[in-house]
Amino acid sequence: MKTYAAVITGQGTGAISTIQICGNSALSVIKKIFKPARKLKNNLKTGHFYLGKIYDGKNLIDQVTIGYENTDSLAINCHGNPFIVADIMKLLTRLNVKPLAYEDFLNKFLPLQNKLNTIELEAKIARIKAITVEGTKIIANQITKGLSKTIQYWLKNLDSLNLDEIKNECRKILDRTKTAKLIIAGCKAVIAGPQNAGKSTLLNQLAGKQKSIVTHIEGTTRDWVSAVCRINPLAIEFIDTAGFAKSLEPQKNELDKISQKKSWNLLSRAHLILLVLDYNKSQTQIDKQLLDKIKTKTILTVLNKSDLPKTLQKNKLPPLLKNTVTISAKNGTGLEKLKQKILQATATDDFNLHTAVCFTNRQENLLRKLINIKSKEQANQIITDLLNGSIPVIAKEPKATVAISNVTTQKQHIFLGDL
Ligand SMILES: Nc1nc2c(ncn2[C@@H]2O[C@H](COP(=O)(O)OP(=O)(O)O)[C@@H](O)[C@H]2O)c(=O)[nH]1
Ligand SMILES: [Mg+2]
Repeated sequence: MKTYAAVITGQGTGAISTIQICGNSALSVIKKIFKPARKLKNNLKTGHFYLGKIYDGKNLIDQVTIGYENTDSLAINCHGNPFIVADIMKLLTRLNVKPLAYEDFLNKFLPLQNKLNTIELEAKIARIKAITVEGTKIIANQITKGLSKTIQYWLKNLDSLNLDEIKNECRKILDRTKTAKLIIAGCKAVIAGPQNAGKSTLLNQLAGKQKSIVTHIEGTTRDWVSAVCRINPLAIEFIDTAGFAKSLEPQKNELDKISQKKSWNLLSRAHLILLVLDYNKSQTQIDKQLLDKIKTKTILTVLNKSDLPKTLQKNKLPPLLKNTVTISAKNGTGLEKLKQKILQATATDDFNLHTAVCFTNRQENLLRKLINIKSKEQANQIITDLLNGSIPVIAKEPKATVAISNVTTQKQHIFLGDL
């Protein structure tokens, strides 16, 4: 068997990164590049950690610990600087170790070593990509409980279960999955509304600092500015847009047109729209074209400038905009209520992290298929596939370079930041 290596910790700068090496020559490769801190009396022993240094010839790369699992499987725990990780990966590649993306590495080795079922394997891959702690908990809960438990129950009791019961449960799981996805992968909230309503002021308040330019001149925000804020259990990206005034579209300059187009694109990708209106103005500020674009989205109407006289008539708002919250972005009042309303609108306020949900497209697709089955044989096939089917290959780019190319991108960022 060839020898492979992969970075199995999250990408980017961290305290510690782990590079796992599996294959026939794993031990001999480590012996070539690792010098233990103390001279060893015996050979390396399985189940032990060794402190030492990794060298490329005479050049020291890093102080590390080596986890010696068995002759075919070792882990290098190095410092989490992406350059160090890249240097070790390059060194291993030169020693004929094939670098793999994390997903492919797990796909190749974990089933052999630990007899994991597919959902467990998917959980290992997905958990490092979750962007919130709650997201990682949701995924972890699907391994022995949640989704796995439900599926195993179906499989065991298929004879006595009614197909409609399974189908109903599938619908519930798929429905909850929409919410779980927001917690696992993040939520985008576009701040839309007429110019001068206070969108940029609101973003700055949420971000806790000046991100967007605020002026009384209409159309100040040309492009979009965003900030990721933590509203537990969500990490929510608020996107301040250039406004969506009809009047801007036909006659203004090219830059305005481009920024309007970008704003429309952002709208279509949003999970939530915060429609900011000026409470101090009449209903005429509401743009019908914008309402038409967002009518299928979850909308929270933010009535801003509550510190001024309230001119807008709340009870005359169109039904689409009935879910309102009143704030003064300038004074920072009403923001806690706004956060609460955001969690309610996204159904994440009382989400049970233990409940069965899907966390991969493969699982979602199979559950959708399950809803349309006609016989128990078909059900049996899909349920078995859910537990033991193979994971589709995720990355299309040349996988050998994934670990290294990500580091290169970061390098560029660092250089740009320095300038
Ligand atoms: N009185 C009052 N003025 C506000 C409030 N929020 C924003 N403004 C003012 O309204 C103007 C437009 O705000 P801005 O955030 O740039 O609006 P945008 O065009 O929607 O991004 C600025 O002069 C802000 O200071 C508020 O809550 N109360
Ligand atoms: Mg603005």
